[in-house]
Amino acid sequence: MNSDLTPEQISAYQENGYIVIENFLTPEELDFWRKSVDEAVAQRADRKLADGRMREGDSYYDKVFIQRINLWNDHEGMRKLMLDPRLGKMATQLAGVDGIRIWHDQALIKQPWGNPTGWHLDNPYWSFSSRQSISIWVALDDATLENGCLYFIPGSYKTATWDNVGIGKNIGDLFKHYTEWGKMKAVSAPMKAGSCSFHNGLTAHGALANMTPGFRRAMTCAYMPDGSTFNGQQNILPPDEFAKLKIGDVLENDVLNPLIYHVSKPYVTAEA
Ligand SMILES: O=C(O)CCC(=O)C(=O)O
Ligand SMILES: [Fe+2]
Repeated sequence: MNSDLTPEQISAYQENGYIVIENFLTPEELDFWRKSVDEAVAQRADRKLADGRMREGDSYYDKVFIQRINLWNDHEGMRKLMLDPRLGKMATQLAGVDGIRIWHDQALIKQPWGNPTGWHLDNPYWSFSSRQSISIWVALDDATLENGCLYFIPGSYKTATWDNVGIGKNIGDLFKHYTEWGKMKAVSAPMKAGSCSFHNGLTAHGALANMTPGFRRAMTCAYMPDGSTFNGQQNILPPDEFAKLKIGDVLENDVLNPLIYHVSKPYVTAEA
């Protein structure tokens, strides 16, 4: 795993709000990621979350991608991959924070002829609001201009707010709200299988339709800076945890949101 970041990569991330890292996984690692994701997704059947709170149907959004959340909760291989402190260290360094917890992982598999991913921001969906939130997106297949690679609006995170515009059928609805971004050029991020990108939770991003008969598999994980506080939204929090939280409480449940890296405790991995 190519997990060493240069100062230039960190400053490019901080300037643009995203970065692509080529050849992130070795071919052997890529095999293990693919096998684990395929197995974990198959074992979920139509359940998006392990507890069955969200199920896949046949809606427009269900055809944007096969979305399976928190595979680290119920698959041993995924647990090993997602709790890897090397990923946590990269996210911590890029975000410029002291430590990182897992918010949630997600397999995002654009099926053959899958719908586009409308332009959106991630952090407005989550139960904490942070200018330093960050996600990794690992390409498990070559992500191309034809099958739905990501696109980003560089620097957009600097002027983003937490208004949630949502992801609807109109790919460009976000730009009705952020009219200045609508005049900017989006940058595509095609990636070879085994490469990855990181993006800030407030960076505008989207993807085109999959215009091929093959799958565009990606494995992603969203990270929450350690010390982030509850903003009142449930998102993926289980109902019992949601009921206990008050706005402003620090989100530090090590079972739900393990700390995978902290500068003062390098390589401490929380075991649930
Ligand atoms: O894979 C996609 O099409 C979208 C990915 C995305 O929105 C994310 O990783 O936050
Ligand atoms: Fe996203």
